[in-house]
Amino acid sequence: MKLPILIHPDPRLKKVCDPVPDLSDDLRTLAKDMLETMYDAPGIGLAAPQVGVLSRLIVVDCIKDEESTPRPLIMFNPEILASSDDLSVYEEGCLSIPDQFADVTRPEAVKVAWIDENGNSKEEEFDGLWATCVQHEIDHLNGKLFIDYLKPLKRQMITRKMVKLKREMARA
Ligand code: K1U
Ligand code: ZN
Repeated sequence: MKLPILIHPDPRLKKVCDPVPDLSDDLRTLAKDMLETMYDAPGIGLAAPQVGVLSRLIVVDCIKDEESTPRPLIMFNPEILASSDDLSVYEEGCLSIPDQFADVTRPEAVKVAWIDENGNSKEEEFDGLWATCVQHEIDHLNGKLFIDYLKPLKRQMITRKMVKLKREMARA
């Protein structure tokens, strides 16, 4: 089932999300619905608060090439264990901030631990777009958006555009 994605500004996108204490069928269904919503958008990641659920759950799949095999990852309680000193810049977007893009600098590689949909503990080092995306999604779980890395004036400009967009969407 496709889920509606919250648009910034929304107080739920500013909250620190709660750890998931135990997996349940409801949470597994939520993760599958988030993947469906992400692929449909289309996007390469999605965090639970973006669909109004304040739990530490993200989904990612950075395989953009349609000929390659998809690699959907469901991550409960994802945690960054280590970050590289090397940095990389990527022009980020966000499904909660449609049609707005800006350069964000982040560590080029990160080691991440998480619990998968079967309850298994996982650990993997990500680099490139995967590292950027996982960091962007974990930021969502801490109430942080990519525009929080921008200068205040640029952030305000984007926020004003989103307020206007939400007003127009409510009228339509
Ligand atoms: O969290 C989100 O809002 C999803 C976001 C993730 C992301 C994008 C870019 C850098 C870091 C994290 C998106 O997926 S925006 C859409 C997007 O980037 C994309 C869409 C289709 C093909 C390729 C990329
Ligand atoms: Zn986002």
